[in-house]
Amino acid sequence: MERIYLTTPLYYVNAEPHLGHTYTTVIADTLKRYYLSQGVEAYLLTGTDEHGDKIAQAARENGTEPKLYADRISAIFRSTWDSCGISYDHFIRTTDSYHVEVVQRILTKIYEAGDIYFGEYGGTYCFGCERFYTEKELIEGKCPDHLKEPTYIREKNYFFRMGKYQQQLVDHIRSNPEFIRPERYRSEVLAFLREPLEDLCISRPKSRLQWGIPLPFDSEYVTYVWFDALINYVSGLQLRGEDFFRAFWPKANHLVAKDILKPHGIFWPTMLMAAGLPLYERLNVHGYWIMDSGKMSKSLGNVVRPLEMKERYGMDAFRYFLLREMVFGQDATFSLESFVTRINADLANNLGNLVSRVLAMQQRYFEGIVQPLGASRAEEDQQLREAFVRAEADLESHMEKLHFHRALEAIWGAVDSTNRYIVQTGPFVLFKEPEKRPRVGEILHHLLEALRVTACLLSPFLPDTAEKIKSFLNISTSVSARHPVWGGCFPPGHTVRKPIVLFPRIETEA
Ligand code: ME8
Repeated sequence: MERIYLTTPLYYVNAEPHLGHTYTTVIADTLKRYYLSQGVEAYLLTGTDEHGDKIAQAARENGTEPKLYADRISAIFRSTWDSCGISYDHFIRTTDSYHVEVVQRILTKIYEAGDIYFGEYGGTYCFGCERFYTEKELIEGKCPDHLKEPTYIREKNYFFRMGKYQQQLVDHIRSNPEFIRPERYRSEVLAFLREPLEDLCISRPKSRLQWGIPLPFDSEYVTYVWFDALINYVSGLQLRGEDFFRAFWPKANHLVAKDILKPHGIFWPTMLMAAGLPLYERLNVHGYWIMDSGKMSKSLGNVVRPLEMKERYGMDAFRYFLLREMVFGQDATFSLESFVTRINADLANNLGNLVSRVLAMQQRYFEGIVQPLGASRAEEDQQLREAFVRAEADLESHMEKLHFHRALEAIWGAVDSTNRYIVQTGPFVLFKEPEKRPRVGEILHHLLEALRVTACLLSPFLPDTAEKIKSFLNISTSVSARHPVWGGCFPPGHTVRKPIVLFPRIETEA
């Protein structure tokens, strides 16, 4: 049995879910549904990152304790993904006791092996990023992310001998071209590794920060938040037992945005090497969603919230836009205007109209009863069938490369072919001649079949829409698209339902 293990980042509980978090979570969900439809056993992990300075500070600002604060925001993430229909298998929190145990076990192992040492370090530290910055990394003396001057601090801490694994990591990346993808991020990591890799400070003294996992070998310190959080990918699987871990871990596919390339592409694999664990299979890195009105921020009031999008436009419309508009690996722009244009053109007009048109004809001409196919081998029928076979093959190769936008284009190519088929065959003209009615019945049978396969192909991307189309067709939702047997799905006398509008046109105030 083939397997895949998909992960999203563990989101910080200092902000509520927005467009960016939703994108990564939606692609993870789409991949999981896609792999399941291919007969692959898929496991999806998501959750929240709850320790560290950032969270302690956010809790203080909210006048509460870090754990209570984390409980509240973590629950918001979880219920948001539930409402959005995300098919995660487990939701992990870095404050879960089994996770804490695994982190401490790995720390002990690495410490005992001599790859963690005690030392003193002075440097410029950004509290927002929770890390030290070298002079070279600062832009005009400021942290490039927070645009604030870092604070100089000097303290004794524990360090992980990350530098020791530099060559081993470079060799692994070189001999596994798909380890970090797309290529631009792989090159970025390799470029970074051309300079000597410094050791990583993995502790914070309790005098400065208490909100973290205590180091098992020194109670005066807590674990650096990244060293804790990355381990979730292992603890979230080990929870299901060692066999489960061994079966899924080699197929681990992390999904992250470019902001956290370095911890995932450098810290994490070297940590795994030191812990004596095999490396993940792939790190899949996407770009950033940019708002056309500037950086998404509370103060600008341009934060896109998944539940608001779902309520106003439906989750599938939102999913469609996210998957169709971003080229995996590159940045994309979000604007309500482009959202409305996309949804109206592709979903309301193209797909929506096709579905209602076909079902309306079936009602009007045959009271919903599907007519026999007969032995006709009309050229147009053949072409329609081939359009779907091609779409399915293209979709598979695009999904292999995480080209979600191309996969959707492939499906819409088949939808276009179906619309063309209606124009070519002209059932509404033929129906006027009674002796041509059996052919009209046949044409509609092909069209219903086209809708059935469209629904099957769409289901990982737009699961609710796929179900609706299948329910209009009055067929089981478990019907799969693989190797579609054209015409085998509607037995004699099968009746399809009347359509209801799939995607209402979004009207905007002029
Ligand atoms: O970094 N565009 O958590 P985080 C696209 N806790 N994706 C975006 C985005 C945007 N504008 N904004 C956020 C952390 N994301 C750590 C991770 S993992 C062990 C620890 C998504 O809450 C994207 O997936 O800041 C990005 O990598 C992630 O949210 C960062 O989430």
